[in-house]
Amino acid sequence: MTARLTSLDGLPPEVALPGYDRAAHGFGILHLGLGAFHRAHQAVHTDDALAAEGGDWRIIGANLRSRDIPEAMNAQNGLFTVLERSGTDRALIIGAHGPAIGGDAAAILRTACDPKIRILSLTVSEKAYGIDRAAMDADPTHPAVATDLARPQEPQGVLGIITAALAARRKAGVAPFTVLSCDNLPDNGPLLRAGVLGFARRLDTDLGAWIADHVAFPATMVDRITPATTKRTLADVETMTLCRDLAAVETEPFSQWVIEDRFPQGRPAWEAGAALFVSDVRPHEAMKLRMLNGSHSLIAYAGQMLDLLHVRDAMADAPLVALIRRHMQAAAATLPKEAGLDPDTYAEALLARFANPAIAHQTRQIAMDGTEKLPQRWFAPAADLLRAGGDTGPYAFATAIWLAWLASVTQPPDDPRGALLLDLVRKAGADDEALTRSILALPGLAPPDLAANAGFVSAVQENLAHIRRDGLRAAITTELNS
Ligand code: CS2
Repeated sequence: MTARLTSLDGLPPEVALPGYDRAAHGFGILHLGLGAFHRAHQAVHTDDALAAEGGDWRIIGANLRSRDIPEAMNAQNGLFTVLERSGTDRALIIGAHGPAIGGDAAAILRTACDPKIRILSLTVSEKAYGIDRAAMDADPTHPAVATDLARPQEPQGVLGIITAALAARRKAGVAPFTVLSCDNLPDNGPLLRAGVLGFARRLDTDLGAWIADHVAFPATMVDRITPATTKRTLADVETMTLCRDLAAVETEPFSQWVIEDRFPQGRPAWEAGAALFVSDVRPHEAMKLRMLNGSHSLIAYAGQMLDLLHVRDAMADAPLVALIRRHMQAAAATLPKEAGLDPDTYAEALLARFANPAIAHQTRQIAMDGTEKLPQRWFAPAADLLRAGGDTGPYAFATAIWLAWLASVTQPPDDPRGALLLDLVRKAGADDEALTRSILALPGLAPPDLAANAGFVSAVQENLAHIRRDGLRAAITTELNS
């Protein structure tokens, strides 16, 4: 049997190694959410920063619940492989991580209180935060928020842990860490700040005021297409590195990170790892969320309806590509003109990335958690278009595809509101109007003016009827010719 990856010795020369002495650098970052995306993105940028500028900025990674990846990383001395897939694949070993914590909230809290931790970063996915985005407040009905408000000394969730750690640091006279959300949420820094303040104020108004005055929550835009690791990933990594690596990830060559430069306790030289520091992340983030993630969701639901397993399969389907282009143009029309963005070039680059034949990104994976993703990907831009007198047709069509897909499932979809969605689908039966209205009325999904707009609602409903009557292929043909 092949030996596990545990050290940097004896690896084949074509495998890229960390460009610095791991033992010479201490830890400065606690990262929550050791998913594939973090390992393929921030971990790589941090490795590049350490190689270029050094500093005590290695990462202690943690998962709130699952233990598999932390255990795999601990058995590998924190090392793991990133496989960049482009046809001529490239394997890099990442050295930035050290010991990892899995499913032990008390250990996470202890680490977050350690003065050497100066940045707490997160990729926990949209649904884990427990923030009411419309109210810009903690959501006391979110299970982790409710539990942590009742027992704030033993927090289990994101807002509870951040608040408890900041409270302990304040009490001990230790400077607070900077909180860095790296999830695909609009204005993720201010949003997380609002969630933490809402949570803290419910416990202690002075603490809330102190956090508001002393803690930085810079916003970020993160981008790297990272499919879930498969057996094939692990087998290919083993072939290239001659080691067994149970924490390996595969990803595309492209990577982008735009960060608001507000780090009172310092930060790694991420610019050396090609991150871009800006004063306002919002235009970059809107372009990415609306054009990349928005069209990803369109591909995901259309792909699910048409039995297309991977994003790249959709890119080999001419009518779908035309639909995706049209969607990207609609998204581009919502972006601020004065920000100096180039959405046309961006769209072409996205189409090429989506078509990467070496990346097997499953439409099923992207289709998950629609009620968490679609507000910022589709409904916010659609509402912007509505208010500006623009054409919301592409968004009505995308929404109808999502509804038609929901109407076709027999099990609750993989979504925090999956059971409710299935219930609404069952209640509506074949009634397109009832389905459209009941789903669009879900709290926090679509801005109220969009959900109540007769033109938008009837366009969704007509498209839904068409898809259900004639099939998605026929509906796409009609739509593109209308
Ligand atoms: C995808 C994203 O799963 C999804 O919802 O749209 O994970 C996407 O691949 C990344 O945001 C790309 O940076």
